[in-house]
Amino acid sequence: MPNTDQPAPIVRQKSPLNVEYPFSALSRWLIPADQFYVRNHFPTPNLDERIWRLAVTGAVRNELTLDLPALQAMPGTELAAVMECAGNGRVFYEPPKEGLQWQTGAVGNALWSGVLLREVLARAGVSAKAVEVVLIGADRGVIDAGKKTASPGPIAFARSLPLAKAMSDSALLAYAMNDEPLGIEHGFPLRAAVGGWYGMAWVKWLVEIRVVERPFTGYWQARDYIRWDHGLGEPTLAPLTEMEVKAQIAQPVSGAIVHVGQPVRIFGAAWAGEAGLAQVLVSTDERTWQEARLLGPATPFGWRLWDYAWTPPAPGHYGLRCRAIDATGATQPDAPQPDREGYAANWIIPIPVQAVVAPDGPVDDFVI
Ligand SMILES: Nc1nc2c(c(=O)[nH]1)N[C@H]1C(S)=C(S)[C@@H](COP(=O)(O)O)O[C@H]1N2
Ligand SMILES: [Mo]
Repeated sequence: MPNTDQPAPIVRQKSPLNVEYPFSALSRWLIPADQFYVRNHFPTPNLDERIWRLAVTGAVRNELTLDLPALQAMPGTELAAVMECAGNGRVFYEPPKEGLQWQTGAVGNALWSGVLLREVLARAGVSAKAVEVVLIGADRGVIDAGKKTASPGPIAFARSLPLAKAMSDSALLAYAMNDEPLGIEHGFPLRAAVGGWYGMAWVKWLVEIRVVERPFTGYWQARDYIRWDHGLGEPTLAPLTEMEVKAQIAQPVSGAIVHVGQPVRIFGAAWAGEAGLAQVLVSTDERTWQEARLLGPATPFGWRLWDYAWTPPAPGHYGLRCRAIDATGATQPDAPQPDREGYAANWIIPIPVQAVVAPDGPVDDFVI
């Protein structure tokens, strides 16, 4: 029987369609495609696979035009990977930041199948002078001055990958999601899947792959999805790339009532960028941290589910916190980091719950 208690997807914008996954519904490692968040900048292009083609152009020996059967005839590969929108968690900024006010559901884990980008690039023969690979979608539109910067007329959604990432084992041209053909909203017939990177790099509705000899500075690369980089002394603007290390609590939800002396399952997911997740810590008292149990499949680019059993010791208000640590030791921060331009919000957000003395009678759903 379908569970009618499931929280509904949250429509953040109807046109273009932007929908958030209700993160409190998290129960499984893979998020089904019809529940997976949707992030669109322009109206969804409805591509006909019979006439759709992928062009490989630019600094290559042979420009190519490939149809879907040609791509599907190439050696296939699978990548389990979490994709997080760089705007996930934007609602937690104070003061508020411009843009869609995503809570915790602009993230999901799925199994992506397709062809390694480097296999397609190898067929075209990449020039020795190439530095980046630009991924161009079929969707187009005008960004008006209400946004940070207006566009010079209609533009496509396009982002580049440095050549090294484009040639890696974690850059896929995906035609399937969770073993089903890609749905229209998730980029049918072909999208990029870029393990460890924020969602803006996962270009949907791919129609062109252009190999370039200079860094790409298109709108979505140089005007939006950027952050300040302090690594070079004087701050420079840099395109967003890898996801920041992050853990989120799905259960219990904010405002939940829990019972003194009865164990509560704190449950969530955690992920990181290229380095991969190493550890999740949980705090229920704002001072001490305990190690959570990591669950489910451990893959280089998929997220990890985790849980921690907590028994509220006394009545009162508690703030539940989780902290992820990646394999390099990078740790989820306590407070916002400056200069993120409204992106990559990964600081710890406490979940307030109240513990009360248990009444007699049936225990609540979230108590184990
Ligand atoms: N062509 C195209 N690709 C795109 C986008 C877009 O608007 N157009 N949005 C990007 C962003 S910002 C994110 S977070 C992911 C979201 O993918 P999803 O809608 O399948 O969840 O797609 C990326 N690829
Ligand atoms: Mo995004």
